[in-house]
Amino acid sequence: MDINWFPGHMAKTLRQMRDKLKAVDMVVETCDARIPESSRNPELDSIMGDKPRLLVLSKADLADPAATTAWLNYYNSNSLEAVACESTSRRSLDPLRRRIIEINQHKIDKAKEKGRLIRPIRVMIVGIPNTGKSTLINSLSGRKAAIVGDKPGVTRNISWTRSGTEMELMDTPGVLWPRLGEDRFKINLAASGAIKDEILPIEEVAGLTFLRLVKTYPDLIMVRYKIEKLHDDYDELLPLDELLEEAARKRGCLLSGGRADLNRFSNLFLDDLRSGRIGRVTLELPQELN
Ligand SMILES: Nc1nc2c(ncn2[C@@H]2O[C@H](COP(=O)(O)OP(=O)(O)OP(=O)(O)O)[C@@H](O)[C@H]2O)c(=O)[nH]1
Ligand SMILES: [Mg+2]
Repeated sequence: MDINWFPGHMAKTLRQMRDKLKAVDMVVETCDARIPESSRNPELDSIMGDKPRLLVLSKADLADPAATTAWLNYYNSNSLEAVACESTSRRSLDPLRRRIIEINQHKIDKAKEKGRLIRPIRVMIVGIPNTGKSTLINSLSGRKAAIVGDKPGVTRNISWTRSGTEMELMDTPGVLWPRLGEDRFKINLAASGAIKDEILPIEEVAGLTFLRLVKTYPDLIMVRYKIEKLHDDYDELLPLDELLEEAARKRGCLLSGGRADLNRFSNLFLDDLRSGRIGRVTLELPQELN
């Protein structure tokens, strides 16, 4: 699965971020709470240097709450402050807003002490595509300032949005890195919608993700796809295809002659997953990192 997904505009964005870093007080990085580690760009570490930083696990409303707690504990105990939120909900962002202010309070106090004008805190929002950067900015500012969309690569240029008198938020285009790491990370990125569906074979992405859910959330899969019995050993002793075919047939994905349409089912399943119709699921856990 050797893919090289690094379009020119992403390299340009990384250069621009590097240039603009001097002008900001802190960096907020967004990742997807359902695949926190797969959705973190390792290139950002070297760019951000020692700027104060917060990690936002967005789409927490779609993730398994117990897994989100485990991820927050993992990051917070590894010296990376992390918060989880539902970026579409303004109220859910209150803890994040408070932390941004607390982290920069010393600068505000210093300006007050010297009788200087208190300027808004400048925050650069970074992260891979489709992790809710623009949504976060809209909710924090209470305006539909940034265009959002349920596909990767929506934001194309850097822009600033004011959030009250307290903050200025820099939206940035989502950036990936040249080689996207291990295959399981690539599958997670494709399953969550962070990379375009055309990049990887959709049936492989759907099949492996379906298998993961069968193993980790069997009840949710049984209910959603009306499967009466699941076994423990798909793809070890039992072929996964038979299960996928059963699920496809139950969802009416049929070809002429009554054969299951696995391509159509793959699209339907990934759509279900991304929109939360299967239930709240997380596709990787901190204890699986090596
Ligand atoms: N359920 C849920 N959906 C979210 C959340 N945050 C973002 N979304 C949805 O995720 C999709 C992507 O959001 P964007 O804000 O456009 O993501 P982005 O990171 O700006 O993406 P790029 O501009 O492509 O880099 C949109 O359909 C949003 O409505 C969240 O916390 N919960
Ligand atoms: Mg955006």
